[in-house]
Amino acid sequence: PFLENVIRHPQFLASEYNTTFIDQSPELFVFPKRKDRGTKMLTYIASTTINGFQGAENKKKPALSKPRMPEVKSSLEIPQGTKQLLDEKGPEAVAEWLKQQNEVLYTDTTFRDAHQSLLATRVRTKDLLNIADPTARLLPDLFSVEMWGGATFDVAYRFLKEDPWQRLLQLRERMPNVLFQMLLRASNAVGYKNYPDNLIREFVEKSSQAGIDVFRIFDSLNWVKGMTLAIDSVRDNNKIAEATMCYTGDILDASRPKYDLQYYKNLAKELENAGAHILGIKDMAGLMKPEAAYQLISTLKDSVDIPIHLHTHDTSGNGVFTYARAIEAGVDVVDVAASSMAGLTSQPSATSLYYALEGNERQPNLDVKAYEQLGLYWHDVRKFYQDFESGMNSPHSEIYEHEMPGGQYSNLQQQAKAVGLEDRWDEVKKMYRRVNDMFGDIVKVTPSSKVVGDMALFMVQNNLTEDDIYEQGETIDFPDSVIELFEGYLGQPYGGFPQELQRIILKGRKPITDRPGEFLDAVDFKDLKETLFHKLNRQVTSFDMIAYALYPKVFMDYHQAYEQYGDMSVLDTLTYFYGMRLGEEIEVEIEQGKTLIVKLVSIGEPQLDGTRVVYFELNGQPREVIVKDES
Ligand code: 3PY
Ligand code: ZN
Repeated sequence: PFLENVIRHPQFLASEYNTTFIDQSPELFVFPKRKDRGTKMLTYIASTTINGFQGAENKKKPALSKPRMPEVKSSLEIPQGTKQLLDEKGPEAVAEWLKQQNEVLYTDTTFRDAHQSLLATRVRTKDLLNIADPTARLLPDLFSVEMWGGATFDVAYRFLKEDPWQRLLQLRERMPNVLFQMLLRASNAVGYKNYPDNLIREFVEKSSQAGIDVFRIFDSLNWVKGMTLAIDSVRDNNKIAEATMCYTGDILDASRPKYDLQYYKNLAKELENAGAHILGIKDMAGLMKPEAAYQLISTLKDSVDIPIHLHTHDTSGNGVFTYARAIEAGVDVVDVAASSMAGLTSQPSATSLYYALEGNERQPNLDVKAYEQLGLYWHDVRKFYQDFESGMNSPHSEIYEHEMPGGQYSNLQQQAKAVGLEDRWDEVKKMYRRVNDMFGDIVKVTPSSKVVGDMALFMVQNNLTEDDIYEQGETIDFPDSVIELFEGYLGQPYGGFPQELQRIILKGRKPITDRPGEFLDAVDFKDLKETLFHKLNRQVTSFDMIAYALYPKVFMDYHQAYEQYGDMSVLDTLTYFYGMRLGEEIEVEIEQGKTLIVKLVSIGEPQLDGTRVVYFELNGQPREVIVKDES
């Protein structure tokens, strides 16, 4: 095959070759692989049927019907929206346009934060793609759709064995009219640590090209110095920089003056000066009380000249009230979700807020009935993911006490369970707040929230009190993430680190006070491409390189699963999580116009080597695969 590759190469055919062209043409070494998509897919189904899927083990495949779809006229053109405004007039024009709107605008988070917060980020591309075109047609008046960033990138590769870039590209194709928004953890990109500057720039450039228009950039300690590189990169790509401050504490609580109105006013001004097109306010835990929203937004409206975009979580049940007061104070955009994916740790419901604003001159301009129709689809799809629900089923006003972000609650609960602390969950939550206070009352959002969570778990697990930390700290091995935070590798907290605790944790190491990016070696993309080419044994895309640079192990595990099972994103969600029932028949469209019919006939008894033979029919023909029984 190598020689065949050579003699077909355009440079060879054009006689433009010398001895270096072989070295410079890695594609020559890509040999056609035996394509047996059928067997690979059957192996995945068989293995999942027998062994289950992580997080849904030992569960029976639920019998659910196809989700209800809203009616749309596909023959009509998709109405134009904010995306066209950005493409034609640029980011400043979008900001100016926003300020001129009297009605409040919506960002729909159903495709990202809503399922990150309710369903552990598990919603698969297939279920997003199915509703993408109807959403574009029925909600062309949205400001934006948030559909990437935060944990989606990691979870897509790690658990769903999907390529998040492909998700983005495919959604973009189906939704050409509204702005696509992502959450970017500034120098932590979509990960949990600081990355080299050139990787951040490359990430922003490639995600812009793949379809992101609005970048909500935040730093997990509200450290503006950690955000400027990301803001500049977004501006360089002519996209919208929504520089964001995370809301923590309570401006109404005079006994806790660290994060008062003046703090946010100064921060907002700094972000505006740093080049923000839009000011984002990220209330990641849902701590902003209605009156606080009114005071904060009124003050900021007077002090900055850019539009303001507010994000909250409805954990306390007060979300709609908070938004209503923010809207009264003049907020320009708010984040909401389709009603069946709203509430609790997710965003407030788009349609509930719409009705709450009945008679108000700022009621959004959109088709509320259509929004409800989309909600029916999500109501049905959500059932596919029932095993990933957090179990929270009523408002939690205790959020004002522990201050845990919406996306972290169920995650930390799982972590606690994994280390045998399921029964001590209440203690963990109390400790989370204690640790926050010990750390000097810091902003808690990914990744700083993870550090607080790690420390809280560590202390409960080892029965350590705050006093123990100060008295025996010299002999305690603290979690790595805690050491990194106190070394300054997540940036600098407002007011600095508590020095006594920093000394105890660092045990003589010297902390940094500059931007971590200044100490990190740039990624050598040329070298990386070569390394990856050999690892993957195929052409390497920029998307692969970025993913590998961010998460080497997660990306390689994804690649290995892809090699073993093929493209699993083509399976329907229930089959992906639960495999098949005996006698069940499913259809799988493996590419447009090519459908396989799969029937599970029987499962053999375990053999001496721990494997089982699983018998299928594939398009009516008998097929057998052998898989290991790990159950
Ligand atoms: C994330 O960074 O994933 C968040 O949603 C933080 O709130
Ligand atoms: Zn959020």
